Order: sequence, then C-alpha cells, then structure tokens
Amino acid sequence: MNKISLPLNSKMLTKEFTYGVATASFQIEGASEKRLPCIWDTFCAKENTVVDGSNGDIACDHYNHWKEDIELIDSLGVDAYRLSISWPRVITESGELNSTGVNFYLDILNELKKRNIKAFVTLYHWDLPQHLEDNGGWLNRETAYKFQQYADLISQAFGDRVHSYATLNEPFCSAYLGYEVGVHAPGLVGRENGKKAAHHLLLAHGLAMSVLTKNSPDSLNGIVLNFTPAYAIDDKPENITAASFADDYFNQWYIKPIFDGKYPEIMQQLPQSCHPDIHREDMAIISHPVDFLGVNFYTRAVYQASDVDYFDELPATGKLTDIGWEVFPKAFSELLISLNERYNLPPVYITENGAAIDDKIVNNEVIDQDRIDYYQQHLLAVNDAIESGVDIQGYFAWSLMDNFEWAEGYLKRFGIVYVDYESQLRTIKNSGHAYKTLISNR
Ligand code: IFM
Repeated sequence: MNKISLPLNSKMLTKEFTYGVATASFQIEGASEKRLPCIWDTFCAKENTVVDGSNGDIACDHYNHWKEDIELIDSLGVDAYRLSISWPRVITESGELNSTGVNFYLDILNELKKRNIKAFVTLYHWDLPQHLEDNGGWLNRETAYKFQQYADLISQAFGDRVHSYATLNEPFCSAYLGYEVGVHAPGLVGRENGKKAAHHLLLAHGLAMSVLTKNSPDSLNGIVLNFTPAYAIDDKPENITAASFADDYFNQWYIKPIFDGKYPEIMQQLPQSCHPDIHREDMAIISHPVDFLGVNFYTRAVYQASDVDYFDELPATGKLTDIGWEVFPKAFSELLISLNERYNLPPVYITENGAAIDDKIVNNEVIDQDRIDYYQQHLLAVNDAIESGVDIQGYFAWSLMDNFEWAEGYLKRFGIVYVDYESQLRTIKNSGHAYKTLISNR
C-alpha cells in the first residue's frame, strides 16, 4: 500500500507536530565556483575517496533551482524545511560576510516565510572552509572561535527569518569519520585525532549557542546529533561491556558533555595521547542550555568483545537498505526512551530519518515500497517513544531529494523526490506522495 498510517489518537496526527524535509548545502547546492573551497572539494579531488569519483560541483544544482525546489517542498505540504548554510559561501577568508552568498540564503528564507514554511537552519553540515583546515581544521581550537564569529555574523544577517538554529550536524561524523578513520573529509587517520576534533566541535557548538541566544532569542537553538545504538550480540558480560564501550565512544561522547557537562568515564581507559586538551571553562561552555535536541537515526550496530581492541563491530545482518544499514526500528524507540531516561532533555526533533533504496524511475514513477515501509515502521517507533513519555515535537524525512551522499557519491539515493542528475528533473517518488498524504490527512 502506498500509504503511511499512524494510530488514530496519535499526537503525531495533530497540527502541533512538525513534519519536514531535510537537505544539506554541499549535498545539493552545486555552484562551487561561487564560494570558497571547502574540505569536501579537496577530499573529492583526491583519488579513491568517493566511490564514483564524483564531487559537489553541480550536485542537484539547487543554487539555480532553489525556487522550484521550494515550490516542490510546499507541494508536499510540509510544515518545515531543514537546510544547512555553507560557511564558505557566506564568510570571506578575512572573516566578513559575503553578500552574494548571504543574499542567496536570504532569498530562500524569505520565500519560506512567504509560504509559511518554518526554516530549520543548520550552521555546519561538514563543509569547513579549506583555509581553516589548512590551519589545522577541527584539530585547532581556534576553529571553534572562527565558528562562533560566523554564527554571530550570519544570525545577525538572518534576523527573525529562522525558526530554529542547529549549530552542528552530527559532530560524530566530522570528528570520527573525518579525523580518526579518514573516510570523510578531511580524510585524516589516527585514533589520537578523533576526540580532540570532537572537543573543538563541541566547544564551537557551545560558543555559538551563546551568540545565538543573544542574536536570535526567539528561535529554537540547539544541536543535531546522530545515534547508532549499540547492541551486544548476546548476554555474555564481556559482550555487554564491549557494546557499552562502543555506545560511550560513538554516541554518549557527544550528548553527555552537552547535558551533563562531562565526557563518559571511558576517557580514563583511552591512552593519554587521545585525550582532548580541555580548558577550565570548556565544559561549562559546552553545556550551555539548548532549546531542542535534534536526533538523527538510521540504524543500529551490534558488538562483541575483542582481543585486540575495546570492541568488535559485527557485519550488519537482517534486512538491509541499499547502503548496507540494517532496518531495525525497535532501536529507534529504545534509543529515544533511553536518552529521555538518562538526560534532562529539552523538546526533541527527529531531524533525520530515511532509507537509501536502489530506486528505478519508470514512466515518471518511482515505486519505492521499501522506503515507504521504512518510514511507516520508523514513524511508528517515534509514536511509541512519544507514548512512553518522550517529548518529541517534529520529524524530518532525510532527504527531500536524492543528492551527493558523501563518500558514496551519487550512487545512493535517500530522497523522497527522485533527481535525474543529467536533466536536473525532480520527480516525487511514491514515498513522497505517501508522506504528503500522511501530513495532509492530519
Ligand atoms: O546524507 C547524510 C546526511 O548528510 C547526514 N546524516 C546521514 C545522511 C545519510 O547518510
């Protein structure tokens, strides 16, 4: 059935619950020649970094198609659009606003406002200006202060057009994938890097929170974190310990400092060379109160004890999406409930959730039943968490449209709208129609 349904009495069927679609600057905009280079331009230009050898030069050419893309967003009937700002498009190398770049976003924000679509703006979705990387990137504490200056200037320029600001998207990916295992830009490898980069990212978040609170007191200001819940393969104590370590290393590392002002205790087990340089005031800055927490969820991971490392991640089994991630919606509700138990959470927004499917377009139609099923199961998981007392106020489908899926290039499609990259034609998939029907039936 081309339909997504929820229990009739669900809070998610009221107009108070926000439904949206999400994108990110580097993944859709293109027009790379009209901004400063970023770390993803450099990374894509290296050999064997992106599976199909592609880059973000054109992507979905959203820079030139933004008007019709907003028309498309509006046609889906959503309440909100989550987009990210390209730092290298709006700030010059000397640290001033670039008016051409700022005007591009002002036009978008004005159009969203005109159409009564709430703008959820993310300030950093991985496209660090290359000149900052040349100076050490997120391994350099100074980058956190540069981010604060950017957040200050851009939030003043945007005025009251923004409904919600997220400082960072998924700092885990920036820190771990980018600086520790090197599968994302800037492609650095070394266990000693990851937690140092993470600390500067979290510091950047805290510093930006203080300027957002001052410049934009009426918007919901917070952060977007991704979670891949860690499950032990079985009940053996050593496997449970391994999964718990992985959970602290990958998930709790990014949320605990924000809500508890501390890093997980596993820090003591990590070699000194991996420890970040924490200044006296840092944890207070990082734990600045947030108005909302954005949660991104796609899948879970399963662990067992290892003889050579802290844990051993097992290959995904069961039903997998096209990117190889297990479909396991129960982990979503369990995650939301456990975060709510562990932390004093503000309202939660599901800022990303979705599935990569090997879509085929036939006669202008994309029959993506697996994606519809994924949305159905995961929206029900959100509903379960709400019924268990978690204050969840909104849900964003990732993604509005197919786009540049980082190290996978254009080979993995996450959109509820199909993009033909040759013609730049957009076609709403069956999942997009199903999402629209759910929203409009409220
Ligand atoms: O495409 C990404 C997005 O940029 C960040 N969260 C996960 C998505 C799917 O990998």
